[in-house]
Amino acid sequence: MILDSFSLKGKVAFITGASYGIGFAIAKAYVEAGAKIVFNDIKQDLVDKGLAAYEEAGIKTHGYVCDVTDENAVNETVKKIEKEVGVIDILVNNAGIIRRIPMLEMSAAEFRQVIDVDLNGPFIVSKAVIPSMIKKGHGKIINLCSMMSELGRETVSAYAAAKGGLKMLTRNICSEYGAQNIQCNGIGPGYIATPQTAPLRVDGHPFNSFIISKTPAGRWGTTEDLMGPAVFLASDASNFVNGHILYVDGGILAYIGKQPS
Ligand code: NAP
Ligand code: GCO
Repeated sequence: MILDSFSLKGKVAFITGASYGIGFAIAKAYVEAGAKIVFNDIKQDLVDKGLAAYEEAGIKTHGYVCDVTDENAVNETVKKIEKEVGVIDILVNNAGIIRRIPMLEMSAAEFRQVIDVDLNGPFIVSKAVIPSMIKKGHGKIINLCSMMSELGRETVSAYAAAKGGLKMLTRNICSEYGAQNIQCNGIGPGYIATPQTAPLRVDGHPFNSFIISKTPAGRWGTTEDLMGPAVFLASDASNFVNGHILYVDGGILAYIGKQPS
């Protein structure tokens, strides 16, 4: 049955930075598809908040304190996960930050911080989980890319550089480990209503109407819009899809924008 190929039954999925937002929605989808969920956050109180939120949603998860930019902490955490939960079958590099600052006003330290979390983080975590995936004979890595993997805009130079790099890291992991049956793909969400974009969605914010005019769907995306695509890329249904960035953007990348009336 073709629908069986979308099942994640018996799989261990590690979703970074999934205490809330997109990662939380992906975790819910994966549980419904049969997976066991592991997530991390940078402080114990945030992990505890995440565990409580999952429990409220009726989901048992395993939470770990780990900063994705800290290679030693990541390696230790992956070892702990493998011992306490199981070998990671699916890695979702979801953790990410954005700093909206005009480039000429952005310090090199602020630029580096975004690159560190959004690009070095996925490199560090992928490097930590790939060896066991190779031993196990399969693995799925899904990187949270962005419209900014393809387009620029004012004030997001660091974020666009990181997400553009993440698109190419995705293609490189595909190239380097596809022969070991590892599929590494990206999800490129459009503009999604989460805490990360809350500042852009306040009532009357010009960006709010701008995004709606640039999106054929005429609306902001929701985290639910990403659940099906995330299950597809984590499942056997996508075993011959590799190095692909699946844009879930309501059509933004295909559209020049609403013509002036
Ligand atoms: P969000 O609401 O800001 O959540 C980001 C998550 O990442 C939080 O749980 C955060 O934990 C965690 N995190 C940040 N830095 C971390 C670190 N160093 N180590 C571990 N965890 C860390 O973001 P979102 O909107 O859900 O977006 C999730 C991903 O999708 C990001 O990569 C983002 O760039 C990408 N994306 C978002 C959109 C959108 O429109 N929302 C569109 C395209 C792509 P804390 O609680 O500690 O901050
Ligand atoms: C911004 C937004 C975007 C979204 C997303 C779009 O300030 O432009 O935060 O970058 O987060 O990445 O795909």
